[in-house]
Amino acid sequence: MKLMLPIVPLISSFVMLTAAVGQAPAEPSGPIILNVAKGNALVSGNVSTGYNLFQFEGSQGQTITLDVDVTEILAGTSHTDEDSQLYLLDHQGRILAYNDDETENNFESRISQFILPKSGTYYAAVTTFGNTPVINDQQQITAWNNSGLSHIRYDLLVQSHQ
Ligand SMILES: [Ca+2]
Ligand SMILES: [Ca+2]
Repeated sequence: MKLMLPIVPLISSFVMLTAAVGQAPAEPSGPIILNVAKGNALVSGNVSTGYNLFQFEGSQGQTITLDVDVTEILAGTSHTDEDSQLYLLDHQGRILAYNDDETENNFESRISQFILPKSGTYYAAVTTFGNTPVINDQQQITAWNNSGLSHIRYDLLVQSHQ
C-alpha cells in the first residue's frame, strides 16, 4: 500500500549550487526562480511522491535544454531507482514538452533543445515516475496525483543555448 500524503509543499528542499545573475529568493511554498537569460542555471532538488516547480523567464526563439541528473537515490517510496519525470510548462500551466526517460537505459529525464514559442514565464516540474498530472481540456495541469514511486535527490540544469 502506498502512503497517501496530504497536500505537500511545492518545494521540499533545495540548495542553490550555482547562482545565476539576478536570482530572486523563492517563497517557501512557491516555485524556485531560475535565471537563464545569461546562461545556465543549476539547482538541486529532492522529490518523492510530489513534485518540485521551477520558474524562469524565457525569450521567444530561445533554445533551452533541461536535464535531470539524479545524485542520490533515497528510501521511503515503493521503488528504489532514479526514475524521474520532467515537464516544461508555459505561464498558464500548459504542457509544452515532457520526458520520462532520457534513454532506454537511463531513467533520468531530459528535454533537449526546446525552442521557446514566446517571451514570458515558463515552469519546469520535476517529479518521479508514477506522479501523473491532472490535465483539463485546455491542456493545463490543474493538480497532481502525488503518487510518485521513487525518492530522489537531483540536479536540474537549465541550459540556454544563446
Ligand atoms: Ca541527465
Ligand atoms: Ca523516468
